[in-house]
Amino acid sequence: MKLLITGAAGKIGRVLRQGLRGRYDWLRLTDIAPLGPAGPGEECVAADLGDLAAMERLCAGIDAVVHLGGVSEEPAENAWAQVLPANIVGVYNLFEAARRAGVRRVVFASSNHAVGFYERSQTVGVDMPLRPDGIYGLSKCFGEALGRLYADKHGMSVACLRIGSFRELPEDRRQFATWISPRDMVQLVQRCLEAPSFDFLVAYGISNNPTSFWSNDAVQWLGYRPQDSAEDHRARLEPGFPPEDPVQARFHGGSYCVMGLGKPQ
Ligand code: 15L
Repeated sequence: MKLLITGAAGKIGRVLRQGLRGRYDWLRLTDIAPLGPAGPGEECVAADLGDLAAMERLCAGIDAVVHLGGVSEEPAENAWAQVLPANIVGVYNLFEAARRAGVRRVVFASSNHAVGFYERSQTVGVDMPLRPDGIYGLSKCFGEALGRLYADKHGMSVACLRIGSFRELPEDRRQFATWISPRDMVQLVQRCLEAPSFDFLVAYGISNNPTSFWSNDAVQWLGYRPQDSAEDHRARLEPGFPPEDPVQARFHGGSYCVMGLGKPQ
């Protein structure tokens, strides 16, 4: 398998680059940020998601894409202006370039913020209506719908991963529910790349956290079996974390749900 990873210089990209090294025939890595020198079996190409022709060149000869590129959090200012080129135009360019190049499978880094406005009293599965908690979450809803279109219309296998909090370790109280460890992230992407042919799936990118507010029950067939649990770190870490703001603690998306309130965008 020849694999393209966009956003490969980012936090998740760097971990996948290392975790998938040697597993597939070829890794083509792309980002606008520096990627360092290519290792054996790797190729590093600087490219902008806004450039469809460049995306098409990147997708040439590729079997599967892991699309991590774009804005990866809710921008504090001018959210729409930042998100539009990277996460709306950029994700379109990626899928369209992949289609033109005959890529069979795309794994799209969506986000839990596509469903961030659910209340934490509710467990949300992979097939419940979207409830974005900001402009960034909205762009992930667009990416998921775009993936569905390319699966239905063009026969691509598309996996959308609603990634929780990708960190070495949980960094606040909310993350005891939302955390995904680096090794679980690698396993999840691997399962999506190696699963027998499927049309479209949504899965939550979370470790085996007992207090999670998301459920992957409907995608057990994927074979993702997280090895880590935020709970194993609670006793040591929780006493050092400040209590959550009660409004933020009501919703899945936490602080994202209150960002941009009262401020014209
Ligand atoms: C995300 O989508 C962001 O990429 C990440 O930085 C975290 O903020 C995460 O969500 C989260 O919800 O903790």
